[in-house]
Amino acid sequence: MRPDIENIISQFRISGELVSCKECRTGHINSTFFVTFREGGAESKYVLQKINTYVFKNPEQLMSNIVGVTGYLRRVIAKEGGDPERGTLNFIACHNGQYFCRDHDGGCWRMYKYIDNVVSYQLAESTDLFREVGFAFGDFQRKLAGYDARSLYETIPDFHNTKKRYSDFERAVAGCAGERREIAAYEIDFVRQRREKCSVIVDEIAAGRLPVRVTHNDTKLNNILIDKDTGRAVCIIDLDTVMPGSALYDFGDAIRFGASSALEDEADLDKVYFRSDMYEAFAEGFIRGAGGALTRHEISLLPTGAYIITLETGMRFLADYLEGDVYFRTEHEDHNLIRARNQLKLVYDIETRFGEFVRITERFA
Ligand code: ADP
Ligand code: GN1
Ligand code: MG
Repeated sequence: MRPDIENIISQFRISGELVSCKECRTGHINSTFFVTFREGGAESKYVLQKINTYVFKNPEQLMSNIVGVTGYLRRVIAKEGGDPERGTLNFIACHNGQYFCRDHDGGCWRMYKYIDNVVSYQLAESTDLFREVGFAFGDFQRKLAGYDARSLYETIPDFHNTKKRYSDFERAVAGCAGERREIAAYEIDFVRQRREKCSVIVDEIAAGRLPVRVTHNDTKLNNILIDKDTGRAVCIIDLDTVMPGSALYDFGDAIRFGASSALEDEADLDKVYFRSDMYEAFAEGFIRGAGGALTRHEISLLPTGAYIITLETGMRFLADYLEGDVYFRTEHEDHNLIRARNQLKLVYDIETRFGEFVRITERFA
């Protein structure tokens, strides 16, 4: 346990005695700990997170977004007869009324209730599971349709502006003088050949042909908690990037991760391809979950969303590799390069089978 962890935890409005604090290492961005308290024989669990302030420059704005959105979701869930304690994250205030505190080094911490009897997956185990996940992410947008997107801060400006991501990528290539640039020469070229594709969604939004909605923007399968007993989606987590965005982003990011045949850091590219059955299950769930909110044009562009966000993520991993692994948490020297190759293999796969994904999507239009 970190020596100052008790001091950090003591700043939150929680009663009882601290029993344990265990680190969870699945996310690429924040540092997450599971914390247990005991009071009068009963245990209560919380999630303690150190906000990555390299990635999220303004924790005040970040937490203002999250507290606003979860408060709204709690009211919607209660109105629809659900359980707001499990259906969204419940944040704990500090003694000073704020929803995050600082440690001695200026690090930012927040805390929320742990949700029991759930599991989060790194790989979609069945089409039923992934259809359920699709429904939950579609439903998330439906529930937030009445939330004023203009009241949300952009916690990471231009997060899914793929055109801008391409410029960042070129800057990373230009700034990389070392051997990583030679090692990644094939992948750099692969991305460069797809430069024009990067503007498709951005241009559609700018032209007013795609609506801006409140979106999650980081819809990886491991950002949703699934009930261990029923297999039903319980709660969407990792709300740091909830911002105005496009439904195509949420669809695309979920597909690039969950419809892949392999983990995001699988190095054997023969094992990496898109599973049509998983794509179909997610598309069905997502479109139904959105409850008729998606426009015809959005639905027809869903396969493009999957394509662009996969390309964007490959580009981001590659840029981070070239910049010396400053953004994503890595476990070894080539981790970001392996992740980039994995995503670019998926890009190639979706290009060669694009018509198949269009046909599947149209079935649910
Ligand atoms: P990161 O931004 O680093 O991805 P997350 O907020 O996604 O961090 O949390 C990391 C992991 O912690 C999740 O994938 C999930 O397994 C677990 N987790 C987070 N919140 C809860 C919760 N309220 N209840 C149970 N497990 C949780
Ligand atoms: C990060 O926080 P996490 O691990 O859910 C990243 C996503 C990437 C993803 C790739 C804020 O997600 O955008 O798609 O890694 N989150 C942020 O695995 O950059
Ligand atoms: Mg996460």
